[in-house]
Amino acid sequence: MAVDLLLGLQWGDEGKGKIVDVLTKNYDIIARFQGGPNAGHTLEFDGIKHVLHTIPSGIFHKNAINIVGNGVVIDPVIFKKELDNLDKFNIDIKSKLFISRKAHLILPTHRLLDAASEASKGKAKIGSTLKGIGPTYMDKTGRNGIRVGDLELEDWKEKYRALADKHEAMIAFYDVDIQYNLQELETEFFEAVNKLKSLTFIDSEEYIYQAQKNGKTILAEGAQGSLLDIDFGTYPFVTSSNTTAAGACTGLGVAPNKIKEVLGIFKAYTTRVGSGPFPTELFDEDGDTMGRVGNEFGATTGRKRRCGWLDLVALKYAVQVNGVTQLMMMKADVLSGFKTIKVCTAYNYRGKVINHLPYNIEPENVTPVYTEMKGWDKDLTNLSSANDLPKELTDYINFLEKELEVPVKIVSVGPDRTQTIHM
Ligand code: 2SA
Ligand code: MG
Repeated sequence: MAVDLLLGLQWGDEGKGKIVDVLTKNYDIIARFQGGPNAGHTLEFDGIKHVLHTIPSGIFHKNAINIVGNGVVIDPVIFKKELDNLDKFNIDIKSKLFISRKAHLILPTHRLLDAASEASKGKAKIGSTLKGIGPTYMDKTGRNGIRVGDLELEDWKEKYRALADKHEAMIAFYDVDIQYNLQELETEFFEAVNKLKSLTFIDSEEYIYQAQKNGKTILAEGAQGSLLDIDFGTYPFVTSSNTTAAGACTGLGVAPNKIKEVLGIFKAYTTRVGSGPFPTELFDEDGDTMGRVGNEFGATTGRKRRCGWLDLVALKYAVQVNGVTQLMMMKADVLSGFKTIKVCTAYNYRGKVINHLPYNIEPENVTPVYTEMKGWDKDLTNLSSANDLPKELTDYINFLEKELEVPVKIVSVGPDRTQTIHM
């Protein structure tokens, strides 16, 4: 059996959590392969809203096995809070949630280093979620990290101490004003590590290999979005992992020829949280309307998300890099009421019109070239069939399908599980 991938095609917050939740009934296993508690995957059903950070979005489904893969970085403290929030659902965590031994741990000092690094950058800061993501991946590639599997060894605390001491020296080197009480943070950390140790650790590459062989269906759930990819995103304003399709191979141990469908999620418009270039960003009433109607606030940090029109140049790039086979368009309902819908179909790049994403998309180099389409008034939030969509929205979708050369399979018209139209 094959593995399907689900990825965000923009700057994150496309609505991956909701789609995984909608699709989980088709899969035996849901696996996260990169990122960590910087992610905020929001699910809504039965009138309740849930935000997950590290735990895969299949956790609320009765039969799905959930895996946190080797490519993920885990903060035991945040993980424990997530688990505590699940207590009331009576989920058998031990038999439904497995953690890769090769996943790296976020230490309290990684979080402090993240804060120190950002403070030292001043205006040029990345706009990190301050969850310690960058420093943890730095220790991973620098071959200094502590992994989940280390917690089963006797000497892991010595390794911890040496690394934390080194981090403290590094924090001092930044010479910024960061107040902290490491002892308190460590008490919380070690307590949370004990909770983590009560879970089931696995060798996820072996588990997934065997599961595939035995005919199980697997969905790999991406976090953040393609334009935040460490290699292909808007560097340095990116996250520290590969958010694109290749990340699923390295973050789970899945061979590329085992991947079948690549489900690409995008919003009917664009948002970005944190710093960095965003060619179609709006600073007017239209942008405010998108933010207000779409409730565009970070699910992890509560930060206001920047809003703008759909950027087809960037979207095409993401479709290309990921090999997307099916598209899912989210938040179509938010565009109801706009007289005109704009889509960026090319860039004016230093005086020349281009159709691809150039090395530098800073505003001084790039201005978007828009195609305008007629908007619609109809409230979409109660619709359940593709036949009921207003003609203007169908035209919009057809236009995108033609440009991207990939079919749109799902249109989401609201945050709830049920507000999902299969095309
Ligand atoms: P980091 O924390 O080092 O990975 O931040 C680096 C950049 O990546 C962005 N980033 C995100 N962008 C959108 N959504 C994310 N998850 C949360 C959410 C974010 C939140 O679901 O809303 O609550 O603010 C996410 N995680 C990282 C980040 O903004 C930096 O630009
Ligand atoms: Mg999010």
